[in-house]
Amino acid sequence: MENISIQQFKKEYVKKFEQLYAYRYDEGSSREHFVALGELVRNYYMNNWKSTIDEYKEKETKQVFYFSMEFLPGRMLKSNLLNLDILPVVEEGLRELGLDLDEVSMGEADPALGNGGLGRLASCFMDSIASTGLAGHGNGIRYQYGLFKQKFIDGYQVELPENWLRNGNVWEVRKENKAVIVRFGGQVYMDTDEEGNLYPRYENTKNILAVPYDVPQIGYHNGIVNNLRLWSAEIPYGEEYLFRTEEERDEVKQITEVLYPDDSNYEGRLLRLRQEYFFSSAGVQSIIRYFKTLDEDWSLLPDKIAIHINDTHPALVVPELMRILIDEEELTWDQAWEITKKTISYTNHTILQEAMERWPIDMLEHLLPRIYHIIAEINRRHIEKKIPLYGEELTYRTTIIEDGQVKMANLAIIGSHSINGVAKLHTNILINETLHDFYLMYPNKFNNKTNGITQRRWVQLSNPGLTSLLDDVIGTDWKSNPEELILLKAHVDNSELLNRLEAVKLENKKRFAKYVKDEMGIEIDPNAIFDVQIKRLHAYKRQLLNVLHILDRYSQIKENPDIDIPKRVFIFGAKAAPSYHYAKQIIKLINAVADLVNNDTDIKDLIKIVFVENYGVSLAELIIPAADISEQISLAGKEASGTSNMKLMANGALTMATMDGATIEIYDYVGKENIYIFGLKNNDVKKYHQNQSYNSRNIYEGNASIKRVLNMLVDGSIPGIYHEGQDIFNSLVKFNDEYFLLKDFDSYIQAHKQADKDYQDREKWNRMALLNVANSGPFSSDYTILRYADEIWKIEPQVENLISSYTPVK
Ligand code: GPV
Repeated sequence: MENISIQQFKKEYVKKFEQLYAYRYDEGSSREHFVALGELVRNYYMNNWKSTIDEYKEKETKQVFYFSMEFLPGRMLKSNLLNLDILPVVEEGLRELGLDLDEVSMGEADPALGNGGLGRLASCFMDSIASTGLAGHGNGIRYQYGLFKQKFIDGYQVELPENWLRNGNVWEVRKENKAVIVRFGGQVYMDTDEEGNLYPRYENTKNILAVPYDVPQIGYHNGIVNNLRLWSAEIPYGEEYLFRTEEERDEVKQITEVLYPDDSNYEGRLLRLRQEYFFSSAGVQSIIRYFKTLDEDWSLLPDKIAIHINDTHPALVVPELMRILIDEEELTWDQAWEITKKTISYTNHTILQEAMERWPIDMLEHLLPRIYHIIAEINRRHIEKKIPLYGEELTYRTTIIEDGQVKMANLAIIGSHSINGVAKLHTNILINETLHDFYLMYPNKFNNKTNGITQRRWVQLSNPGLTSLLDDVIGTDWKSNPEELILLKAHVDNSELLNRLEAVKLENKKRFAKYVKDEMGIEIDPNAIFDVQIKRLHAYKRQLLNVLHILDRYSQIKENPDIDIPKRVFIFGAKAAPSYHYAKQIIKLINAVADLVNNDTDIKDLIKIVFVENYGVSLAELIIPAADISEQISLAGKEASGTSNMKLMANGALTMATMDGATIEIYDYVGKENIYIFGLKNNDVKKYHQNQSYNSRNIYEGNASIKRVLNMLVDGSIPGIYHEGQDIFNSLVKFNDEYFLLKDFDSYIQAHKQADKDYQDREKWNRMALLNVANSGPFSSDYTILRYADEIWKIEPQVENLISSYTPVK
């Protein structure tokens, strides 16, 4: 947009506010100010939004559509201002009007339309696609209710509805004229028309209207505004009479009512399947409608469109695209199949078996009879074609339909031209183990795309102190080319700079400490080590190992009150899926240990535990800049990538980690002196599994500190956790400790001892922190997305590329 002066902004702002509310702007609440500012900011990007979309069409630019069940954008106000290059003007203008941008920003709801890493990755990608000048859009669901709001009552997690749309959404545009019909249920018969062609005749289907709400995705200083299209389910106009009962009407509303709160976990519910088909079908239909306006031959579809599916949740795009091409556009099966495979690509985000989607045939056939026919035919042809090449055994291990179930990963792999993992180790495990059979068939489909994060939100916006330090020391080019952060390395011995880095961290810690005091009434010392584990609660992520360390430390202090160790604040943020009993027990345990430790005067504040309620993007923005230690302690081989590891590193936290996910790549960049590595490696874990030689009870019996800590779970040392303590104890001792916590315990404790020691040498610590910031550039999602664009989607930046050069990860 053209430059706007502070004077002009103030005038426009006051006018906008008073037109909206009919009272003086200085009487407004922060929510009202947010709405007024949002309405004004819309004017600043609407032209670019239209011209971006128009230009793609005019030039027939190839565009990618990123299909994701989840998006976690966080509050968009400041991000939009930053990317529009008007953040300073607005900040100053508001200040002169007696308003504070941060307070105004709090008036915006944080749209929790996702669970965790997968949804947040999708939003970093949307920002990076626009910011690197790529033609690409998101496609998802406009959930009426986002991920539940978490409360702790008596230390237990309680879930409350998250009605984020209560006050509307200034960024979205409802586009009724772009609505499409999505068909469910009924029966389908194959008939022949006059020319003798087969066509499907439907009876008794339920037709649902999918209405898109578009949200702008603004590129960083480049004039590009892409689209995030979120679909909402409604009764079609004029068909209200077909939905006569309350129940039938509810069924429609329910489709986009609420996000399933499962992270890396499969829930085989009919409503979830409805959601998946709903947004997959609506998205494909709107893409096809666009493609038809180009008036090109169908064979050119893959030259104009790429469809990417974020895990298997949108895998029904495969049969849906086939259905449209065959049934509606009358292509032959072979033509349609070639086009489908060339258009679609797929990212796998986990090897956990419990997360693999497998829909019962009955359910699919009943809900989507034609789609099921098509899947069955894809499967039949796959078998027919592969048996002569690979033999029966291998081929039958790759079928889509097995044991009365439809395996969505197999459908996604067979129906696409690319499948990628999200970190090197993860991709290697897919290739060599989990998906090895497919790798033998399709070696060229497999590739790695290590995840990334956007420094715009995770450094520039959330850590202004670090940002101005960087600007002063290495200039501002890192903002458009994060690899330039490596220039910081030249200053590693500048002690004045190291002190400044420490001062920035301290300020951020004070900011978080104030939040903790205000919201939780807990006093924490900003000079303590802030030791942070923020991620969904999962057994494999091993928050419990963190707790065992705390209990061990607690016992040591009790035993030796004069112990010379720095103070620690253990910070947790984690939601558990409501039906994940064990994860909820761990939440209760952490809260009980927090009560015990925080109120024990014997330990003289050497330990404090802060378990924040309702962890999400907004809290992450507050916590990450304040972190000294980043806990990345999953059992090796289980965390596909992780992305909080990258955000924390970029903000100067030191990583305490197992060799898992993308943390291995962090280790490769920062070097072993600047990271704390402990525990089993993936190969060690594999050996234990192969030999079935792990015995956790032996460790328990043979290791005095482990025994002491585990006994605390069951001997009443921790008030209020009778059942939880017993169940957790049993999981570790009686049921052989599935995630090898006891095996990794000693090396974890050792690594923490080393961290204590290093922290006391402030210069050393600060140097390590600085080297972490300096090496975080390669983890920019801008680079990740350029690799997707180049190697998978085959699309190119549309504007003079902000990133002059990028080098693939070593
Ligand atoms: I599958 N992930 C997630 O957040 N939700 C899911 O349903 C599935 C995966 C996560 C992985 O667990 C992380 O390791 C990864 O960093 C993230 O997806 C993004 O790839």
